[in-house]
Amino acid sequence: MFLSLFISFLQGVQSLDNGLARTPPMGWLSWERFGCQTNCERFPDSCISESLYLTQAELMVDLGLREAGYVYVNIDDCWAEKERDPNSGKLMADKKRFPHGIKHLSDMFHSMGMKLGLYGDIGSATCEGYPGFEGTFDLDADTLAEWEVDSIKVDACNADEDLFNTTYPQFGRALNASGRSILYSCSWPNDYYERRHHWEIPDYLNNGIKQTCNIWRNYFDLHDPWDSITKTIDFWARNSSMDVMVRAAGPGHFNDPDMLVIGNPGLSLSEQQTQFSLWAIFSAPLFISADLRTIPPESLTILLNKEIIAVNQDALGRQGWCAEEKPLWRIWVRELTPTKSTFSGNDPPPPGSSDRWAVVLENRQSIFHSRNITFNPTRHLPTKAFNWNHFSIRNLVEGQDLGLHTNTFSILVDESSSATLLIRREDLNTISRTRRKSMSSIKA
Ligand SMILES: *[C@@H]1O[C@H](CO)[C@@H](O)[C@H](O)[C@H]1NC(C)=O
Ligand SMILES: *[C@@H]1O[C@H](CO)[C@@H](O)[C@H](O)[C@H]1NC(C)=O
Ligand SMILES: *[C@@H]1O[C@H](CO)[C@@H](O)[C@H](O)[C@H]1NC(C)=O
Ligand SMILES: CC(=O)N[C@H]1CO[C@H](CO)[C@@H](O)[C@@H]1O
Repeated sequence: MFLSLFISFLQGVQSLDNGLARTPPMGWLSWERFGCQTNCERFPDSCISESLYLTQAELMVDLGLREAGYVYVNIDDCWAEKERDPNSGKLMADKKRFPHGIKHLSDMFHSMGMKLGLYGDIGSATCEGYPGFEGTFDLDADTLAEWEVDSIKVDACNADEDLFNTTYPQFGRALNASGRSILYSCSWPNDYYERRHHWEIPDYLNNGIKQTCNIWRNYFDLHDPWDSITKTIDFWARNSSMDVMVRAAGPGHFNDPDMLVIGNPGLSLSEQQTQFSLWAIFSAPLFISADLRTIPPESLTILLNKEIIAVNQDALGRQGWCAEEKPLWRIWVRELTPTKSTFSGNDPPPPGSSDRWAVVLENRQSIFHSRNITFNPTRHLPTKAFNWNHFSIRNLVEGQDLGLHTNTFSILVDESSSATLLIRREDLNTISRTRRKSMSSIKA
């Protein structure tokens, strides 16, 4: 018996095995746009209510977002009654705003081919003062399973940060014991970093967090202004270069830089594009937080870009990093599944060996027009074992092949903007004549 306990402990330490988030989850989340508006008399169209989530879910289908992979509809704080059920002790949805309860909503979403995400807190109360999970982990996990919830965001307000390394794994075990696979989104590192670690990344991302959570928030909430986004991007640039954060990410477990604010007032289109392209490099969850009733078509086009979604969803699940940082620009790279001809076998290819990479060239200046940025695979990619003298390039925003290149590639990038490229190593000896011909004609 001791032996089996010991073995299950070891397995628990090795990895979270709920089968979910093999690629970063995609969906919609109410928080940035709708917050904690509970006054449905004054704000019938934007209060946190059953009809808000149903309306947005239907639009996700109509606008093609579900087809593109955005399947989670995530309810955030303020959905619950302030008190638990006095008899059973269970959480209850607000009776006025969710008249049919959460199970009804999850049934509706499931029948639409979508999934329901809910929100809770590891402490005694949520950030907005609704009941937390503290002291009732097993009951609450079972309630989520009973309601057929697919994902749970567990916030970290009103809780003891020193106990996160105990409480978050405990709630994870309660989820597992519920028998339902529920995607586990944690705020464990987030508050730790802020209050305890002065922004230093401790290695418990790799020794505790990735074994416990499917996704975890590392940094502040994102807001509409570009300034809020650049702070998060700066954090990823400085903390992710081939180190702790990159190693922590992989199929089943991903760093979470927070929502996509694309489609809200306050960002230019190129800023929206840059957020989307970098979230693909970051292998980040893609949760849209905008009102789909009024989202501009140009923003929708960004969110529906299949080739950039494919970068985000690449099956290897390897997070990218900043390969070169200068005050005025940055170069980001992410390794992608190699082409079949260069790779065979079931094991993932060794890190750095792929012939396909996503590259984002980011102009950090917000003034002075465009900047000429030069990508050099021999310098910016990690392994020197491959000959990167020749490579082909595709512009993923324009959906356009940019031909075959030798040694380096330069492109003009507008202020506060970025270029999003797919590059592929080419071997001139094996490249077919026809292909070479068509490439040079594109280049010319
Ligand atoms: C619970 O954990 C075990 C061991 O990791 C795993 O095999 C099982 O699929 C998990 N069940 C759920 C419902 O997540
Ligand atoms: C949990 O974190 C606290 C505070 O940082 C630390 O004192 C304690 O040793 C940790 N416990 C485990 C099991 O890692
Ligand atoms: C960009 O820089 C490269 C390398 O210095 C140079 O070859 C190229 O002509 C420049 N392009 C433009 C449009 O300035
Ligand atoms: C270890 C490390 O590089 N930490 C950095 C993470 O990012 C923050 C915010 O940009 C920096 O202040 C830290 O130095």
